[in-house]
Amino acid sequence: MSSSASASTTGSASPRFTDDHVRQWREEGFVLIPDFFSADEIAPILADYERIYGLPDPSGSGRARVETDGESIGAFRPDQFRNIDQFPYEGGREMNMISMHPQLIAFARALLDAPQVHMYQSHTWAKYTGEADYDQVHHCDFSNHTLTVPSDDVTLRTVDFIIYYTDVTDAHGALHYVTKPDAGKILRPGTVFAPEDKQQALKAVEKSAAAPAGTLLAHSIDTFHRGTNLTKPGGHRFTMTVGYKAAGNDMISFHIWQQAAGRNWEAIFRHASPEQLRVIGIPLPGDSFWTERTLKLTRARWPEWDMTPYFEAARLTS
Ligand SMILES: O=C(O)CCC(=O)C(=O)O
Ligand SMILES: [Fe+2]
Repeated sequence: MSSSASASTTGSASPRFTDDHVRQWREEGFVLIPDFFSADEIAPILADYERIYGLPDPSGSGRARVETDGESIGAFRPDQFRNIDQFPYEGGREMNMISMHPQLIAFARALLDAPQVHMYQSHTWAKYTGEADYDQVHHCDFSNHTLTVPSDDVTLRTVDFIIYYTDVTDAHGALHYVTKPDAGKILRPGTVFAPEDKQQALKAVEKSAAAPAGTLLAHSIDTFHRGTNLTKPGGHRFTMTVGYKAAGNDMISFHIWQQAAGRNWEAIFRHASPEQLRVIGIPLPGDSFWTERTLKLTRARWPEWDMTPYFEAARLTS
């Protein structure tokens, strides 16, 4: 992938990622890009998170309290997964459109080396100091994304993005990760299982994904990482998890957009380009799916969607 090739998928904007980011993701399994999103892009989304999830009392009181020692080996606990909602969101245009941002789509294509990609996951996550013990064991995120295991072929894996809306320091529960080469020295290269007796060794070489608001973290379903605790009194961490796979990879799934038909699709149809809608399975203008019948029925179903390019490509004006 050359930068000039990626430019053609981001419109006139220059790419926010480089060949080196792609190489790092492929070799190490993780890449962090601070300032992938600008302060102006983040601000309205942060305001939506604050409205939807609320800001903590600075004293830390008012949220459920858990005591954590920071020493024991972590675990998955149901209360870690509160304050999660899925796309499309009850927020504004920016909150809804960011997970289909042209730069994110272009980056997913480059990482997966796939001409077309599909967004199969997008959810918010608001964490608060004391609301849960967020400390987890090292794991790979494949077990609820596929019924098999991560592929040998990079194109058949996934890109799991995390977008930071607040500054995420270690005191704000930064994700910790182990690079592929480091994990390969402790476990067998390529394995996605981390037994309990290897957890301390993984922890000893883990790196922190602490970074400021606007950062994009990219990892995958075959990369070892874990959630950590928020320790800052009255602290909070607002992030969004967005998953892409190669279009047509039926092994991978998470959210089923079709099951969420009653959600805020208006926000998407009002603002998304055909290229953006394609990543959630809507055929491009000119596709043979679009006949006079399907065009007119779809317009009747989503009257807020301006389908002009689709009608024009089918040489229909109304
Ligand atoms: O939110 C994080 O920092 C990581 C959480 C995580 O890895 C998980 O729940 O699978
Ligand atoms: Fe995870």
